[in-house]
Amino acid sequence: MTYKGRLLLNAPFDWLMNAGFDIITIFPEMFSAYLGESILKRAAQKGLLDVKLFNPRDFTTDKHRTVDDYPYGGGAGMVMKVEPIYKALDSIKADGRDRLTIMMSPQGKQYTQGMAESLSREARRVVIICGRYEGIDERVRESLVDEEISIGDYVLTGGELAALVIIDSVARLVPGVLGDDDSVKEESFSWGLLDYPHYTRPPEFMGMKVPDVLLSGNHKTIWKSRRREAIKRTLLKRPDLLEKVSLSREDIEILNELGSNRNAAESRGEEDESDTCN
Ligand code: 9D3
Repeated sequence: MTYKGRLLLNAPFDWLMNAGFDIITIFPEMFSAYLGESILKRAAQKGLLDVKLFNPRDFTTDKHRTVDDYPYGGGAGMVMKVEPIYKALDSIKADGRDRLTIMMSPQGKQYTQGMAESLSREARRVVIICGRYEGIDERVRESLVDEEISIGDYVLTGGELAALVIIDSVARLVPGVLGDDDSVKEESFSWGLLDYPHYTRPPEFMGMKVPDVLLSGNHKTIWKSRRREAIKRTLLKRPDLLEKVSLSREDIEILNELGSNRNAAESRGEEDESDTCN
């Protein structure tokens, strides 16, 4: 039997690099469609992503398998009961291993790429509790949850889609999930900036041409032009991002150039060419 020394050397750290999720949801089928296709499907086949689904309904004892009930104090809608969720979590924790427990909730901390990165480095398996109806009995959050996460300020019908957002964003950061390392390298090139524009064949479509520089084969010039386009787009569409990003001296030169072009054009009362960036 042959083995590569490098693999042997890395083996003790492999477990750190996988993503494992235990999802508590009354709609487990919602996950299969998304996780059963494309990149995440392949990640699961390679053992890099493991998602297990737990339905609170399977942890009920009454004839109707009740997972919700009327709110104490009255009001609209139903509330998810505590016992079925407690029992689902208990069965997940039966192996005695430590877990990070997250609850998806509109009241949670707003999810960011930074949180995705920290979850991708998390050594523990991650439990995600998904709510439906008007909410979950408060005692779940009080006694069972480490972190409450929202994916943004808009209203969904439940936590399932939000949980998939987390799984998707974490899984792609696990080494080996994306086909090649190039996309990760490109992310560090563009870190904190918007993407540069992309083109593929044909070189001309309905009169719209691919920029000549991309056809030149001069990689140094191509990357300089892409960096410039990324900075230009960020300045126009998300100037807030430029506050946080670390820029090279060359970047700052580009930025000054773009800024002064615009100021010059404005003072001439013109529409700036660099503003026509869709
Ligand atoms: C009027 C009170 N509503 C809160 C905004 C009730 C309510 C609406 C929708 C309670 C739960 C939900 C379902 N949403 C989630 O479970 C959810 C969610 C979301 O709606 N937006 C962004 N992130 C998330 S994470 C979980």
